[in-house]
Amino acid sequence: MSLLDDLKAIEEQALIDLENADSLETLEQIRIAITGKRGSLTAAMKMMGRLVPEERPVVGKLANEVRANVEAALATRKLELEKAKLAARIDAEAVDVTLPGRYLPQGTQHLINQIREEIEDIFVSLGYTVEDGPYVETTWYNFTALNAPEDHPSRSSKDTFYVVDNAPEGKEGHVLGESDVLLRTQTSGVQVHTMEEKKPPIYMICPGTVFRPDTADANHLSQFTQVEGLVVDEGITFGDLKGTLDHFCREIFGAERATRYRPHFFPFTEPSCEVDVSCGVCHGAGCRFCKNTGWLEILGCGMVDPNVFQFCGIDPERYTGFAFGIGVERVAALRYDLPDLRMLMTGDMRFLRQF
Ligand code: 2NM
Repeated sequence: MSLLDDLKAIEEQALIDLENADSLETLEQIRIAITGKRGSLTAAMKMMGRLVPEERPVVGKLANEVRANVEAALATRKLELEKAKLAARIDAEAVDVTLPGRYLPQGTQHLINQIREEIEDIFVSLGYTVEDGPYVETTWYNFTALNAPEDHPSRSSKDTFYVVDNAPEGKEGHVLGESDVLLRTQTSGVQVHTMEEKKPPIYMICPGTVFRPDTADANHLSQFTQVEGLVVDEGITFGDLKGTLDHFCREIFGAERATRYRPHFFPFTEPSCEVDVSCGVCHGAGCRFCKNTGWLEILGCGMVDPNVFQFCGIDPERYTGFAFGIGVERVAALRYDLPDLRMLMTGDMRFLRQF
């Protein structure tokens, strides 16, 4: 009756092994070793074929009991190990909701865009529209329609970035000055587009980035921000220009500041002026901040030259107007006494967060 003993021994060993199994992987190995194709219990049951017929019912009954017990034990142990595994995972992946949150660095609106929006608000309050246009322009929109003569120095590649060379065949590829396509050096091209597309009255500003091949230093950037303005209507006079820009200066720098209009020259306006605002440090007495002049230059302006109206399809006999250009970086530098315009381009949050 050694097969009966074998079966009992197999069961006994199986129950011990299952009890000791400490992972689902080990459990699976044990299952294969007992009930797999070459498992000990499988082998023992194959031996039953060799028994004499009268022994078979007894051994068969025991074999079935052993198999049922082993399978039940396997299932129980499997459930226990699965539970333990899940518990371990929940433990490992637990979130401690009492920990402090992660720090997300917060940005601020850039100083230049703050001032740009402030300028927009001032003119929108006066009924102006805010217009947008392309950074890449043709010489017509950037120079010709603005009454800049063909030999004006601002057209040279020393003062303008030409981005596409469309020189005549055989001369392409190097003579930048012969290109007709450029990065705008001022936003006035937007005003030319607007005058071509809309009938007066026009009350508009065009803020945006402009480009000039200047080497960056404390007072120059090769890319900066301008807000230009244009009014075209019947009966517009220099008095309208002055009233408008005086209002603008008081809004931006404070009601106590005085203005001064100095004659100047621009190709697109006649007469033209540069506008100064009284120094906010010494109030006109003269100090280091205003280089002892009592005044700070803040914008250029003038009455639109009739030639510009002609180029843009507006009747200069019927309409007059004024225009102006404001450098946003310069407004920022004057208002906050910035020592170096390049600080505006660094993205250094220690600097930018102050505003
Ligand atoms: C300035 C100064 C003076 C100006 C002129 C025009 C236009 F389109 F009417 F001809 N747009 N902008 C202008 C006039 C710009 O910037 C310093």
